[in-house]
Amino acid sequence: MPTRRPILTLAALVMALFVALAQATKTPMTLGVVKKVDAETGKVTIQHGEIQHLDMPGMTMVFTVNNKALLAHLKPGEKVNFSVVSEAGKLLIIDIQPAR
Ligand SMILES: [Cu+2]
Repeated sequence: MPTRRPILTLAALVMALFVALAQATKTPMTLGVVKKVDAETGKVTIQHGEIQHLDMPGMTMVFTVNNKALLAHLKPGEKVNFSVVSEAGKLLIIDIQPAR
């Protein structure tokens, strides 16, 4: 059925677009170890591995979280997976989860 071909091609294009969008909006998780938590100021020191989407090698540094509640149950020495984004030149953690 030749008439169905354009529809299938369009569907494939739309699917590819959705996949690309999903990948662009999903921030990859970075593995790290919590060194220090400052719940009052919303800052956390993390020894982190390479952060490819920020072109950053592994290091220990201080991050700010976009929501102080993210730090509520974190303890130094804990392994974590976190999502960090660059917002107006500032690095912001938008999610942080215990790693296992
Ligand atoms: Cu760093």
